[in-house]
Amino acid sequence: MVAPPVPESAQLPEELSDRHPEALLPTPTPLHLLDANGREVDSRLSMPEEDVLLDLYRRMVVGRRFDAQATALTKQGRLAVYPSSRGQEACEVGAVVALRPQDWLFPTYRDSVALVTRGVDPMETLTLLRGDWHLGYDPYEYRVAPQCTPLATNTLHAVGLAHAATVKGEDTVALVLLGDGATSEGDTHEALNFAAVWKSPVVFLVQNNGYAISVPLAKQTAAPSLAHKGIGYGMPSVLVDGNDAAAVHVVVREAVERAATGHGPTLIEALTYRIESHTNADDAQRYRDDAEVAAWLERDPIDRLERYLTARGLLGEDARAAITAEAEGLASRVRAGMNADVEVDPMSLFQHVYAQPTLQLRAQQQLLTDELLQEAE
Ligand SMILES: Cc1ncc(C[n+]2csc(CCOP(=O)(O)OP(=O)(O)O)c2C)c(N)n1
Ligand SMILES: [Mg+2]
Repeated sequence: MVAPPVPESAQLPEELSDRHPEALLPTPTPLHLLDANGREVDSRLSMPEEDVLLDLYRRMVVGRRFDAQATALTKQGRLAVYPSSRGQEACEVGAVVALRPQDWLFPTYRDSVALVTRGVDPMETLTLLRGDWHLGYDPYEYRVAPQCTPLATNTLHAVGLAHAATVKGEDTVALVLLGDGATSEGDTHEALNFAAVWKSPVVFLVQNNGYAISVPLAKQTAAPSLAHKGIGYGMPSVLVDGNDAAAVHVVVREAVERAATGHGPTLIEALTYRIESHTNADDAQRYRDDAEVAAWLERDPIDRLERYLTARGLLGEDARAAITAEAEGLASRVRAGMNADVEVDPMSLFQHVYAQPTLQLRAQQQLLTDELLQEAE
């Protein structure tokens, strides 16, 4: 029997026929460079240069101190809310250090340490979470988009910016940070799909910290791993140990290079853990065991790199003391800044919302003006 001809619509176009599914799949186990004790392991990744490793370590220590200070400020009523990234420093720092000055970062509410690593002023970083102002920094100055609270919306923003850069002929890569829970959003699906179709210069970094508030990963997805989702979009994927700053840094650096050289997006899943509760408004003890947290504390990203650097003789007492002093200096500047009362102009509510304010907004603005005048009389 002669096989019926394959309908033309079912034939793979020429440019798709060289896509090898195996090349798109992540490794079965996470890529890493250091084990939990800070010992170098065999890896297909190359160890970053000494100065890069020291920079990663310093920024993680400073970032953790910033994070602890912000958490303390919520307890003192100086900060409305703070989602801690304690335990996730290897992702926050490793990824951002891989960006070039012209690249853009699209962070979430969890990624304040990524902002500080990118150079955003720590006080400006906390303005939003203090509840004073929609955004405390100029996104164009730092090339950092506003921290997004609606899950996964930043994935679309990143693809939009990256695609626009390609159209304009600009050499710009967009790095978007998202959580395990955000991968279930429709926006993520659309962003991954069009990033791959358009070969947009985007790096998707999923920080899989085990939970979406109280929902564990097993209730979030039936996929073998979140990185496996990439193949469905025709996008190469990487699974990496998210508590190994050196490994995260190298895989993001490779993905940035791929994107910048016209090879399109990469999906990276970094396996990590959120040590603190979801935010100061959450009590994680209601849905997870202390033993689980203790097991992840054993895999601490800062301890791991510190042990490696110390064993190689790259980190002595003096260097450690200097880094601690830098971190304490930053914490005390943040304390002083946040403990100062700010006068917020109520009318500022209406600024920067619409280029052309709506009729309703104008009416509300007038109402507030009248009320404030009456109060002043
Ligand atoms: C579109 C949308 N739906 C629901 C929420 C409420 N919400 C806030 S954080 C969160 C969990 C997100 O988990 P994950 O993506 O894993 O990020 P993580 O908080 O662990 O960093 C949810 C459901 C939201 N902010 N936006
Ligand atoms: Mg999560």
